[in-house]
Amino acid sequence: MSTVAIIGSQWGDEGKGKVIDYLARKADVVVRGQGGNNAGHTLVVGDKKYALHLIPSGILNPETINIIGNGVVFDPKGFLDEINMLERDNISTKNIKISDRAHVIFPYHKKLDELSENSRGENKIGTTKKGIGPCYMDKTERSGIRICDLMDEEIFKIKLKEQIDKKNEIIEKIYEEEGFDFEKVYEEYIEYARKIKNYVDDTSVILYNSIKEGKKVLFEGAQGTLLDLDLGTYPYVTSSHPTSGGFCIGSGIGPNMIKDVLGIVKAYTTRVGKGPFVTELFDEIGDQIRKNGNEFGTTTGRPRRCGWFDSVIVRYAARVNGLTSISLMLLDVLTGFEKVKICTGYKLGDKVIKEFPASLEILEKCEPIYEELDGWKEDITNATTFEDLPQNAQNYVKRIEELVGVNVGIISVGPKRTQTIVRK
Ligand code: 2SA
Ligand code: MG
Repeated sequence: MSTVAIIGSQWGDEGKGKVIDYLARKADVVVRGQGGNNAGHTLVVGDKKYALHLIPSGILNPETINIIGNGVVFDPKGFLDEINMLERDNISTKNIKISDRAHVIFPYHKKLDELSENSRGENKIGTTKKGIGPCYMDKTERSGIRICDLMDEEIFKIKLKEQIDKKNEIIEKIYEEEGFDFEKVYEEYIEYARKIKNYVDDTSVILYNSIKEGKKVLFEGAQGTLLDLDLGTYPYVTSSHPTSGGFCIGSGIGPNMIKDVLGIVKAYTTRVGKGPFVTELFDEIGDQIRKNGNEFGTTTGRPRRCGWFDSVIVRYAARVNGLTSISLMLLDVLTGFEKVKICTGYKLGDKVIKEFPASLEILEKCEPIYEELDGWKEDITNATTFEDLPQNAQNYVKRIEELVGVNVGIISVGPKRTQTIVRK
């Protein structure tokens, strides 16, 4: 590893955490470049677990610099809760750096996220209600408040007042709900500003110098390619760019500074929230995958939608991210099926579609074209080499490589770190 980006290559929840955790321990710098505390990863040390949403995964290594880049939307309250949790266990937080260009999430963003979702009725996006979308809306509308503004009491006062007035107008007049009290929010955030001050820096400079010095840098992706604002299943997407290109803008570096792009891919497909999903299974096979893979949301516990592997979307992810290698996760979940299916293309009327379409109306009408492979019954959770896998499991992996056009370098056969096959 010199510089590597970890990219979710389906709809998130591909098992990025396992690969990130492994690489983060060896990294000199770990960077988040998009999203906010709508992400979630659990770090395990001995029998202790730390659920993090905003702080990068290199935090357990005291030498690692953990950067929250300019493309992140920053919730100070969520951040300080995580800091307190870590400091309670004497985990050093001194190497965290927050970009002075990152945008700040305010209580009105969360409120607007909720109100806007509720007003959509049947067409809810299924957001995490963390205020992510409304904060990015302010950013693109060019009225957002950034960390550098928060660091200057006078400037912050003026900008916040303007924003609270504007947002209260929407909340009170359109939604007929109670607005926010300027003084209260101001006092709360000035206190946060005081607490985060020492973490704030020009993170692009730190990152650039680290890469120039040959340091090992891990770009920690959150969510997944199909949740990308531009490239995902719009509008059922998040409001940032969880694709490799998102890291250039979101951390302030050039594209030639990311050497490897590692796509994290589940051996089947899942998604939470709404939106079309061509290979979704509504039968007992789908239930079985959900049960075997424990496919229930980590925060809400809601069942994830499950389906067969869709090579159309992973080939799409390979193209738009420039994947240089794939980690195939949760292969053990498919053990026990008589037959396993891979979707090789979509059927739309009498046409065959090989490239992932933009229009959700078209996607809704697509039928999966399946190729059926023989399954495997042998327990694969102790396999340590590719050759340890039963022939049919090997065939499944090789077929995925052929269809996607990218090598599978890592195969995960269980949650433990030892349950990982690294191919030569
Ligand atoms: P939002 O709140 O505006 O970003 O929601 C918009 C859509 O994006 C989906 N979304 C996610 N889907 C899967 N995983 C997510 N994050 C964590 C992760 C989840 C976790 O990275 O693994 O804690 O395990 C995530 N974040 C947003 C959301 O469901 C909406 O469809
Ligand atoms: Mg997750």
